[in-house]
Amino acid sequence: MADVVLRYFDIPGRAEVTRLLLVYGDVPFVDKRIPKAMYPHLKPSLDLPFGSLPTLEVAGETYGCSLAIARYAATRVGLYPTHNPLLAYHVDRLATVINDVMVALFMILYMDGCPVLRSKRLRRARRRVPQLLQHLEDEASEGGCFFSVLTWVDVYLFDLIHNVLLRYCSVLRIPFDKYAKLQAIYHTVRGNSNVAAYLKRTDGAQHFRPRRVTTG
Ligand SMILES: N[C@@H](CCC(=O)N[C@@H](CS)C(=O)NCC(=O)O)C(=O)O
Repeated sequence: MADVVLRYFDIPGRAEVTRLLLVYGDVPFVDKRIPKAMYPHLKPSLDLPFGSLPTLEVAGETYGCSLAIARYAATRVGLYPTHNPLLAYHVDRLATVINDVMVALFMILYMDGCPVLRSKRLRRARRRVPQLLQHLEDEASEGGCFFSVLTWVDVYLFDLIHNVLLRYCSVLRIPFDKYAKLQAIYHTVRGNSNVAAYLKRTDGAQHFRPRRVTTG
């Protein structure tokens, strides 16, 4: 039986990088997806160390904070360079850039609220995100990953492209075709047979379809 349980909403969001890492490494886990409508009722009964999702339960203990959870999963599947502190720093540095982009886009895609504010955020994202992508492109190696070996930041980039930039391209309109090295990383991760099989299972599922987002 799986000793790992990942709890999150039934969307990619902040949990998908951990799902992908566990899938990549063939780690059996229970992918517990909580319907958003049921969350307020279930919340009091959930073990939420920081009051929010995602959480990862490992051998009966529950842990919070999405990036720390992802790094744990990456370590477990050999995609975090624990033996090389400087490489680990660079991996985390780029992961922080990707996370900043993710969070800025989540604020547009997933947060309800004032349409004027959303439009303002969208305009800023259309200006700022291409600059950050260019920065990532400049740092990526030619070999289909950021560094000389595949690390979790490659999987995180895949998540950003697949589940945010491409899925919501009609809303975000952040062009992606000019970043050849980032596209190569996308295809490296997508080409992993475990990841490919997982995408085949999940991509058509209801929870992975883009929600309607109205913007000015
Ligand atoms: N810094 C936290 C943020 C977690 C967070 O904001 N989670 C949201 C979903 S993406 C949540 O659980 N919202 C419901 C709540 O706070 O009760 C992390 O990265 O894990």
